[in-house]
Order: sequence, then C-alpha cells, then structure tokens
Amino acid sequence: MKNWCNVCTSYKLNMILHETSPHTLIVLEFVRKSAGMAAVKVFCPAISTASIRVILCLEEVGAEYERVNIDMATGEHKSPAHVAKNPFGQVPAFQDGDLVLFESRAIGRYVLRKFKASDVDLLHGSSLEESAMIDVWLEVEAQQYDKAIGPIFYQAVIIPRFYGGTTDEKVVEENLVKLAKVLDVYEARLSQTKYLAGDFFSFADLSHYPVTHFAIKIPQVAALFDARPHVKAWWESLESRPASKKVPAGLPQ
Ligand code: GS8
Repeated sequence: MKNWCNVCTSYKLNMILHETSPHTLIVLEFVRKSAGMAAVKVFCPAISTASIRVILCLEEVGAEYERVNIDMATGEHKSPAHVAKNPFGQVPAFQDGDLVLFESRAIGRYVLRKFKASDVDLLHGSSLEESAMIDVWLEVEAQQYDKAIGPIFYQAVIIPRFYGGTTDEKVVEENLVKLAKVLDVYEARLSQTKYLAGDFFSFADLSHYPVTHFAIKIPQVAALFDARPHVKAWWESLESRPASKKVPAGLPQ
C-alpha cells in the first residue's frame, strides 16, 4: 500500500502514474487513450493573442494538452487541413476527440467547463449571479476593450514589425482616446472589486491578458495603465499568476 495516494482512483493506475520509465509512460498513454482521455490539441503558433487565451485556460486548469504548431509565415493557417478546423482560416483551432472548435473565447469556455475543479472554476457556473457578471465583463473585453487596444497593437507593432508597413498614427491616436475611456470604467469598477466580475479571478480577467501582455510595452498604453492605480494593481495581479509566466515574453524577432 505504500504507493497509494489521495488523487489516484485505483491501485493499478496509481502504480502506473508513479512510474516514470519510458515503458510505463507508453502504458500510461495507452490507459489515457483507452479511457477516452487523449490530450486535447490546440492548433496555433507559439505567439498569437487569441491562441494564448486558450493556452492560458489550459494552464490555469492544469489540463494536459498538445500545441500543434501552425506556421503562419508560410500561410499554413489558410491550408485546407487547417481551414477544415477553423473555416475562417485563423488561429487557434482546437480538437478534443471528435469535437473541433474555433473562436478562442468559446474554446476557453469549453476548456474551463470540461476541466473545472472545486478549487479551479473560472466561470463560476454554480452561481447564477457570479457567472452573469463574468459574462458581462467578457462581453466588455470583446466589444469595448479589444476593439480599442487591438487596433493600437496592430498599428503600432504588427504592421511595422511583420508587414514592413507604416503605422497609421491617426488610428493609434483615436483608439488611445477610446481605450482611455474604457479604462476609466475599469478604474471605477476595480476600485469596488478586486477583479472585474467580483472579488475573484475569472475568465473575464484572463481574457484580457494576451493582447495586454504585448500592448502594454507600447509607452502610450503603459501610461494609460500607470495613470489608473486600480487598473495597474489589477494588471500586476494578472501578470503574477503562474499561468501567465508561460506566455512568451516578447514577439518573435
Ligand atoms: C480571432 C482569431 C484571430 O484573429 C478568436 O479566435 O478569438 N475571434 C477570433 N486570429 C488571428 C491571429 S491573432 O490571434 C489570425 O489568425 N490572423 C490571420 C488571419 O486572419 O488571416
């Protein structure tokens, strides 16, 4: 009985889980597959903001997953094989057995529902009120925040860096004004609650992480955060999460 542990459900499985030789890892893979537990797959490059949303969800819940690289530089995201998974020819795509999904926020919700645990439930499905507040701030992220910070990031970073183009400063300026107004709402909200949906970290907070992680390196964006102490403290708490540390620090050269 010395190999028995609290998390394993059978003695045999326990034996397998606690052995690490290549042979037993193959056995473990066989056990996982025959029990319908094959790792889920995310089809994406290492760096793409929408894809990082999905990866963060998987990291937060501690799920096993495989990232299948999609080389956007060679247009692999437009290949028939990828378009069969994401009909818009975008990343990410996701697969769990026969289920194929696209749209990072929908994939994130699926991952968080599938792998939720009593101590890790970023959707608070057992509370009607809390899950409704998470939905509110997820909508705000997609409809207000992303629509302001996204064009700033695209113009100030992606266009010059990856397309050799020139930043449209007018678009940047207009969206900095929009972002400032959105962050004023966040500042008021975060002066009342530690996180957006309440005093608990949720998918609503997580969903802001990917684009902000890169865009906050733009000085005008950083200045908007610095000028709002509650927003800044919220951002620092998101940055300090162990899952966030898995996100590549910078864009590829
Ligand atoms: C957006 C996906 C997207 O724009 C989602 O999954 O959340 N609403 C979708 N993906 C970009 C990469 S940035 O993460 C993409 O695939 N761009 C290439 C293209 O549109 O051709």
